[in-house]
Amino acid sequence: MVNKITVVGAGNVGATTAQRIAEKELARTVVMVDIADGIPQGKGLDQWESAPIEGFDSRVIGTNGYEETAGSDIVVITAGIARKPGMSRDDLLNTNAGIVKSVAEEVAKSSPNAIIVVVSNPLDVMCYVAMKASGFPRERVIGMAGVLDTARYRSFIAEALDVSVRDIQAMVLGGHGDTMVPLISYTSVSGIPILQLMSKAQLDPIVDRARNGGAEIVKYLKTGSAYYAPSSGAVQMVEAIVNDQKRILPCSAWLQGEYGMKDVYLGVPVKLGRRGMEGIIEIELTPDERAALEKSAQAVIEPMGVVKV
Ligand code: LAC
Repeated sequence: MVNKITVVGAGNVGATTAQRIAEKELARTVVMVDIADGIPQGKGLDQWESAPIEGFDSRVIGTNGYEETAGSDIVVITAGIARKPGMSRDDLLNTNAGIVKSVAEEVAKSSPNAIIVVVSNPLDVMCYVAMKASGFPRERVIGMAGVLDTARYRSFIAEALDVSVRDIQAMVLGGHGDTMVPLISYTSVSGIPILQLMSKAQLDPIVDRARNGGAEIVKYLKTGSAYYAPSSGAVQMVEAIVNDQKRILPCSAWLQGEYGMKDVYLGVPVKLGRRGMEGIIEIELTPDERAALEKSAQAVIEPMGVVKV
Protein backbone atom coordinates (compact mmCIF):
# COMPACT_ATOMS: atom_id res chain seq x y z
CA MET A 1 0.00 0.00 0.00
CA VAL A 2 1.22 3.51 -0.78
CA ASN A 3 0.22 6.65 1.07
CA LYS A 4 -1.85 8.43 -1.55
CA ILE A 5 -3.27 7.80 -5.00
CA THR A 6 -5.14 10.51 -6.88
CA VAL A 7 -7.64 9.86 -9.62
CA VAL A 8 -8.33 12.90 -11.78
CA GLY A 9 -11.82 12.82 -13.24
CA ALA A 10 -14.86 11.62 -11.31
CA GLY A 11 -16.77 10.40 -14.33
CA ASN A 12 -17.48 6.76 -14.94
CA VAL A 13 -13.86 5.73 -15.57
CA GLY A 14 -12.44 7.83 -12.74
CA ALA A 15 -14.99 6.88 -10.12
CA THR A 16 -14.80 3.17 -10.95
CA THR A 17 -11.00 3.37 -10.85
CA ALA A 18 -11.07 5.05 -7.41
CA GLN A 19 -13.45 2.45 -6.10
CA ARG A 20 -11.36 -0.47 -7.37
CA ILE A 21 -8.19 1.08 -5.88
CA ALA A 22 -9.91 1.49 -2.52
CA GLU A 23 -11.35 -2.02 -2.55
CA LYS A 24 -7.89 -3.42 -3.20
CA GLU A 25 -6.45 -1.13 -0.48
CA LEU A 26 -3.67 0.05 -2.76
CA ALA A 27 -3.41 3.39 -0.93
CA ARG A 28 -4.16 4.77 2.51
CA THR A 29 -5.94 7.70 0.90
CA VAL A 30 -7.63 7.78 -2.48
CA VAL A 31 -8.38 11.29 -3.72
CA MET A 32 -10.82 11.89 -6.54
CA VAL A 33 -10.55 15.32 -8.20
CA ASP A 34 -12.97 16.81 -10.69
CA ILE A 35 -14.01 20.32 -11.65
CA ALA A 36 -17.71 19.40 -11.36
CA ASP A 37 -19.02 20.87 -8.12
CA GLY A 38 -20.12 18.17 -5.67
CA ILE A 39 -19.59 15.16 -7.95
CA PRO A 40 -16.21 14.00 -6.60
CA GLN A 41 -17.30 14.83 -3.04
CA GLY A 42 -20.54 12.90 -3.39
CA LYS A 43 -19.06 9.89 -5.15
CA GLY A 44 -16.06 9.81 -2.79
CA LEU A 45 -18.29 9.90 0.27
CA ASP A 46 -20.56 7.22 -1.18
CA GLN A 47 -17.54 4.98 -1.83
CA TRP A 48 -16.13 5.59 1.64
CA GLU A 49 -19.48 4.63 3.12
CA SER A 50 -19.17 1.27 1.34
CA ALA A 51 -15.88 0.62 3.21
CA PRO A 52 -17.42 -1.02 6.31
CA ILE A 53 -19.36 -3.42 4.09
CA GLU A 54 -16.58 -4.17 1.62
CA GLY A 55 -14.01 -4.18 4.40
CA PHE A 56 -11.39 -1.74 3.22
CA ASP A 57 -9.57 0.96 5.17
CA SER A 58 -8.53 3.12 2.25
CA ARG A 59 -10.04 6.53 2.89
CA VAL A 60 -11.75 7.91 -0.22
CA ILE A 61 -12.23 11.64 -0.55
CA GLY A 62 -13.46 13.87 -3.34
CA THR A 63 -12.43 17.43 -4.07
CA ASN A 64 -12.43 20.17 -6.72
CA GLY A 65 -8.87 21.32 -6.04
CA TYR A 66 -5.37 19.94 -5.91
CA GLU A 67 -4.43 20.73 -2.27
CA GLU A 68 -5.73 17.39 -1.03
CA THR A 69 -3.81 15.58 -3.75
CA ALA A 70 -0.44 16.93 -2.60
CA GLY A 71 2.30 14.35 -2.38
CA SER A 72 0.47 11.65 -4.30
CA ASP A 73 2.53 8.58 -5.13
CA ILE A 74 0.48 7.80 -8.23
CA VAL A 75 -1.94 9.93 -10.24
CA VAL A 76 -4.36 8.34 -12.69
CA ILE A 77 -5.62 10.83 -15.26
CA THR A 78 -9.04 9.98 -16.64
CA ALA A 79 -10.25 13.56 -17.19
CA GLY A 80 -11.69 14.53 -20.53
CA ILE A 81 -14.78 14.06 -22.62
CA ALA A 82 -15.74 10.58 -23.77
CA ARG A 83 -16.68 9.40 -27.22
CA LYS A 84 -20.23 9.51 -28.55
CA PRO A 85 -21.41 7.09 -31.25
CA GLY A 86 -19.68 7.78 -34.56
CA MET A 87 -16.76 9.63 -32.96
CA SER A 88 -13.21 8.32 -33.20
CA ARG A 89 -10.82 8.68 -30.30
CA ASP A 90 -8.99 11.32 -32.34
CA ASP A 91 -12.13 13.48 -32.46
CA LEU A 92 -11.46 14.18 -28.79
CA LEU A 93 -7.97 15.49 -29.48
CA ASN A 94 -8.01 19.22 -28.84
CA THR A 95 -10.58 19.34 -26.06
CA ASN A 96 -8.89 16.60 -24.08
CA ALA A 97 -5.38 17.90 -24.78
CA GLY A 98 -6.31 21.18 -23.08
CA ILE A 99 -7.74 19.33 -20.09
CA VAL A 100 -4.86 16.86 -19.74
CA LYS A 101 -2.30 19.67 -20.09
CA SER A 102 -3.74 21.68 -17.22
CA VAL A 103 -4.16 18.55 -15.09
CA ALA A 104 -0.54 17.48 -15.69
CA GLU A 105 0.70 20.96 -14.77
CA GLU A 106 -1.23 20.82 -11.50
CA VAL A 107 0.09 17.33 -10.79
CA ALA A 108 3.68 18.45 -11.40
CA LYS A 109 3.21 21.25 -8.85
CA SER A 110 1.39 19.31 -6.15
CA SER A 111 2.92 15.84 -6.59
CA PRO A 112 6.35 16.30 -8.21
CA ASN A 113 7.39 12.70 -7.55
CA ALA A 114 4.23 11.01 -8.72
CA ILE A 115 3.93 8.34 -11.38
CA ILE A 116 1.24 9.31 -13.87
CA VAL A 117 -0.97 6.69 -15.48
CA VAL A 118 -2.88 8.23 -18.38
CA VAL A 119 -6.28 6.88 -19.38
CA SER A 120 -7.77 9.87 -21.26
CA ASN A 121 -8.22 9.57 -25.02
CA PRO A 122 -6.81 9.70 -27.61
CA LEU A 123 -4.58 7.76 -25.29
CA ASP A 124 -1.12 7.79 -26.81
CA VAL A 125 -1.26 11.47 -27.69
CA MET A 126 -2.55 12.33 -24.21
CA CYS A 127 0.48 10.54 -22.74
CA TYR A 128 2.68 12.84 -24.79
CA VAL A 129 0.73 15.90 -23.57
CA ALA A 130 0.99 14.72 -19.95
CA MET A 131 4.74 14.08 -20.24
CA LYS A 132 5.41 17.46 -21.85
CA ALA A 133 3.17 19.42 -19.48
CA SER A 134 4.45 17.70 -16.32
CA GLY A 135 8.09 17.66 -17.34
CA PHE A 136 8.30 14.16 -15.82
CA PRO A 137 10.69 11.56 -17.25
CA ARG A 138 9.20 8.80 -19.41
CA GLU A 139 9.53 6.30 -16.58
CA ARG A 140 6.81 8.22 -14.72
CA VAL A 141 4.27 8.83 -17.51
CA ILE A 142 2.68 5.62 -18.80
CA GLY A 143 -0.51 5.03 -20.73
CA MET A 144 -3.23 2.45 -20.15
CA ALA A 145 -4.55 0.97 -23.36
CA GLY A 146 -2.83 -2.31 -24.14
CA VAL A 147 -4.09 -3.93 -20.95
CA LEU A 148 -7.65 -3.04 -21.96
CA ASP A 149 -7.28 -4.02 -25.60
CA THR A 150 -5.62 -7.27 -24.54
CA ALA A 151 -8.35 -7.97 -21.99
CA ARG A 152 -11.00 -7.61 -24.68
CA TYR A 153 -9.06 -9.91 -27.00
CA ARG A 154 -8.55 -12.46 -24.20
CA SER A 155 -12.18 -12.42 -23.15
CA PHE A 156 -13.37 -13.05 -26.71
CA ILE A 157 -10.91 -15.95 -27.15
CA ALA A 158 -11.96 -17.49 -23.82
CA GLU A 159 -15.58 -17.25 -24.89
CA ALA A 160 -14.92 -18.83 -28.29
CA LEU A 161 -12.90 -21.72 -26.83
CA ASP A 162 -15.03 -22.09 -23.68
CA VAL A 163 -11.97 -21.94 -21.43
CA SER A 164 -10.94 -19.77 -18.49
CA VAL A 165 -9.94 -16.20 -19.26
CA ARG A 166 -7.05 -16.78 -16.85
CA ASP A 167 -5.40 -19.19 -19.23
CA ILE A 168 -5.32 -16.85 -22.22
CA GLN A 169 -1.99 -15.07 -22.61
CA ALA A 170 -1.85 -12.38 -25.23
CA MET A 171 -0.35 -9.07 -26.15
CA VAL A 172 -1.94 -6.26 -28.10
CA LEU A 173 0.57 -3.61 -29.11
CA GLY A 174 0.50 -0.32 -30.99
CA GLY A 175 -1.63 2.75 -30.54
CA HIS A 176 -5.01 2.65 -28.85
CA GLY A 177 -7.02 2.97 -32.03
CA ASP A 178 -8.08 1.12 -35.12
CA THR A 179 -4.45 0.41 -35.95
CA MET A 180 -3.71 -1.54 -32.77
CA VAL A 181 -1.70 -4.72 -33.32
CA PRO A 182 -2.90 -7.96 -31.70
CA LEU A 183 0.03 -10.37 -31.86
CA ILE A 184 -1.23 -13.74 -32.97
CA SER A 185 2.22 -15.32 -32.69
CA TYR A 186 2.27 -14.41 -28.95
CA THR A 187 -1.28 -15.54 -28.20
CA SER A 188 -1.51 -18.80 -26.31
CA VAL A 189 -3.75 -20.80 -24.02
CA SER A 190 -1.66 -22.03 -21.10
CA GLY A 191 1.32 -21.93 -23.40
CA ILE A 192 -0.42 -23.69 -26.31
CA PRO A 193 -0.13 -21.53 -29.43
CA ILE A 194 -3.60 -20.24 -30.28
CA LEU A 195 -3.53 -21.53 -33.85
CA GLN A 196 -3.37 -25.11 -32.50
CA LEU A 197 -6.76 -24.55 -30.90
CA MET A 198 -8.55 -22.47 -33.50
CA SER A 199 -8.07 -21.67 -37.14
CA LYS A 200 -6.89 -18.34 -38.46
CA ALA A 201 -10.36 -17.95 -39.98
CA GLN A 202 -11.89 -18.27 -36.50
CA LEU A 203 -9.37 -15.94 -34.93
CA ASP A 204 -9.57 -13.12 -37.50
CA PRO A 205 -13.05 -11.90 -36.49
CA ILE A 206 -11.95 -11.98 -32.84
CA VAL A 207 -8.95 -9.79 -33.65
CA ASP A 208 -11.28 -7.45 -35.47
CA ARG A 209 -13.75 -7.34 -32.62
CA ALA A 210 -10.96 -6.53 -30.13
CA ARG A 211 -9.77 -3.75 -32.40
CA ASN A 212 -13.27 -2.25 -32.41
CA GLY A 213 -14.02 -3.18 -28.80
CA GLY A 214 -14.28 0.41 -27.61
CA ALA A 215 -16.64 1.42 -30.41
CA GLU A 216 -18.83 -1.63 -29.73
CA ILE A 217 -19.45 -0.39 -26.18
CA VAL A 218 -19.97 3.23 -27.29
CA LYS A 219 -22.61 2.01 -29.73
CA TYR A 220 -24.53 0.31 -26.93
CA LEU A 221 -24.17 3.06 -24.33
CA LYS A 222 -24.81 5.92 -26.77
CA THR A 223 -23.98 8.61 -24.21
CA GLY A 224 -20.48 7.55 -23.25
CA SER A 225 -17.75 4.99 -23.54
CA ALA A 226 -16.61 1.90 -21.66
CA TYR A 227 -15.52 2.13 -18.03
CA TYR A 228 -15.59 -1.21 -16.24
CA ALA A 229 -12.82 -2.79 -18.31
CA PRO A 230 -10.86 0.49 -18.74
CA SER A 231 -10.81 1.03 -14.96
CA SER A 232 -9.74 -2.58 -14.42
CA GLY A 233 -6.89 -1.98 -16.83
CA ALA A 234 -5.76 1.17 -15.04
CA VAL A 235 -5.93 -0.50 -11.64
CA GLN A 236 -3.92 -3.52 -12.81
CA MET A 237 -1.16 -1.08 -13.75
CA VAL A 238 -1.49 0.80 -10.46
CA GLU A 239 -1.31 -2.47 -8.53
CA ALA A 240 1.83 -3.52 -10.41
CA ILE A 241 3.44 -0.20 -9.47
CA VAL A 242 2.29 -0.10 -5.84
CA ASN A 243 3.36 -3.66 -5.12
CA ASP A 244 6.52 -3.46 -7.25
CA GLN A 245 5.35 -6.54 -9.11
CA LYS A 246 7.62 -6.14 -12.15
CA ARG A 247 4.73 -7.25 -14.31
CA ILE A 248 5.14 -7.30 -18.07
CA LEU A 249 2.08 -5.55 -19.43
CA PRO A 250 1.35 -3.85 -22.72
CA CYS A 251 1.41 -0.13 -21.92
CA SER A 252 1.89 3.04 -23.88
CA ALA A 253 5.49 4.17 -23.41
CA TRP A 254 7.68 6.93 -24.87
CA LEU A 255 9.94 5.13 -27.31
CA GLN A 256 13.55 6.22 -27.48
CA GLY A 257 14.91 3.87 -30.11
CA GLU A 258 13.05 0.73 -29.02
CA TYR A 259 11.44 -1.05 -31.96
CA GLY A 260 13.46 1.28 -34.18
CA MET A 261 11.24 4.23 -33.25
CA LYS A 262 11.92 7.46 -31.43
CA ASP A 263 9.82 10.21 -29.85
CA VAL A 264 6.45 8.53 -30.03
CA TYR A 265 4.14 7.02 -27.40
CA LEU A 266 3.16 3.53 -28.45
CA GLY A 267 1.84 0.36 -26.83
CA VAL A 268 4.74 -2.03 -26.17
CA PRO A 269 5.53 -4.66 -23.53
CA VAL A 270 6.61 -2.74 -20.44
CA LYS A 271 7.99 -3.84 -17.08
CA LEU A 272 6.01 -2.09 -14.34
CA GLY A 273 7.33 -1.70 -10.84
CA ARG A 274 7.63 0.81 -8.03
CA ARG A 275 9.71 3.13 -10.24
CA GLY A 276 7.04 3.11 -12.94
CA MET A 277 8.07 2.06 -16.42
CA GLU A 278 11.19 0.09 -15.51
CA GLY A 279 11.93 -1.24 -18.96
CA ILE A 280 10.64 -1.91 -22.43
CA ILE A 281 10.85 -5.47 -23.67
CA GLU A 282 11.72 -5.75 -27.33
CA ILE A 283 10.20 -8.88 -28.79
CA GLU A 284 10.67 -10.40 -32.21
CA LEU A 285 7.98 -9.44 -34.67
CA THR A 286 7.09 -10.90 -38.04
CA PRO A 287 7.57 -8.49 -40.97
CA ASP A 288 3.77 -8.06 -41.09
CA GLU A 289 3.56 -7.26 -37.38
CA ARG A 290 6.43 -4.82 -37.62
CA ALA A 291 4.77 -3.07 -40.55
CA ALA A 292 1.50 -2.91 -38.62
CA LEU A 293 3.30 -1.43 -35.59
CA GLU A 294 4.96 1.20 -37.75
CA LYS A 295 1.61 2.07 -39.32
CA SER A 296 0.12 2.33 -35.85
CA ALA A 297 2.94 4.70 -34.84
CA GLN A 298 2.10 6.92 -37.79
CA ALA A 299 -1.48 7.16 -36.53
CA VAL A 300 -0.06 8.57 -33.25
CA ILE A 301 2.65 10.79 -34.76
CA GLU A 302 0.18 12.71 -36.93
CA PRO A 303 -2.08 14.04 -34.13
CA MET A 304 1.03 14.50 -31.93
CA GLY A 305 2.30 16.93 -34.55
CA VAL A 306 -0.76 19.17 -34.41
CA VAL A 307 -1.66 19.00 -30.72
CA LYS A 308 -0.89 22.10 -28.66
CA VAL A 309 1.13 21.46 -25.51
C1 LAC B 1 -12.31 2.20 -25.06
C2 LAC B 1 -12.16 3.67 -24.95
C3 LAC B 1 -12.33 4.12 -23.56
O1 LAC B 1 -11.45 1.56 -25.66
O2 LAC B 1 -10.96 4.08 -25.49
O3 LAC B 1 -13.30 1.70 -24.56
